[in-house]
Amino acid sequence: MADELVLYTNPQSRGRIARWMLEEIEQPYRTELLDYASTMKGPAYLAINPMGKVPALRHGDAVITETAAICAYLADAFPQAKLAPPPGDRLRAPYYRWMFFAAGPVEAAISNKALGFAVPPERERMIGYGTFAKVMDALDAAVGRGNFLVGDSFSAADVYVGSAIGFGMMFGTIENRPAFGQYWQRLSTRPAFARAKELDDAIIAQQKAAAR
Ligand SMILES: N[C@@H](CCC(=O)N[C@@H](CS)C(=O)NCC(=O)O)C(=O)O
Repeated sequence: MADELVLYTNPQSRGRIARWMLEEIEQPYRTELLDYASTMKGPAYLAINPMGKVPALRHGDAVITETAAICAYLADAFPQAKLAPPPGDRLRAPYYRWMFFAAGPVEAAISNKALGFAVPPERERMIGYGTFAKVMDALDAAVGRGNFLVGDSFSAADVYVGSAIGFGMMFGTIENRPAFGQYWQRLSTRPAFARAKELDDAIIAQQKAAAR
């Protein structure tokens, strides 16, 4: 099938974000489950993502990795879902801004903090995210500005940035600030989020039952 959508994922991974995005666009897709210890590092999957990481998405013969890129790609490939401002629209500014902010500074700041690394003050200038505190404050202001990050409507930026916030709060890697909690409450009640969660949670339950 030339235009088949295939999600390569593990239910306990960032693939949950890509699945949420797929559920938002309401297009049929197939799921290929990968195991961390085996298939994710096997030659068949390394040919798709040489990083041996999930998620990856195949759309016909096009392959895309990096969760933020997958969300942005799907929003553009299926414009009828209205999950991105059209190219050239001024709303592309906040759309790109917060998507890239989350994939770069937020991701790096959260990972480094989780590993116990704090940027020495004299090196803040050369570190793209400056400090963890500055990143959290910028994110707080961004999500506290309105209901959504881009204009007045939900977009792929909310799927990606919201996931960083929601999963970050769940794993304790970011603070549970009021603005974060309110924003996540708005997003996590979306039917597409609930469908994606149900699908991934059911796979986890099946895997646990099979391992018993
Ligand atoms: N930059 C990638 C990160 C993907 C990533 O690190 N995925 C993890 C799971 S959340 C993974 O596949 N880890 C397996 C491994 O590295 O062996 C993205 O945004 O999609």
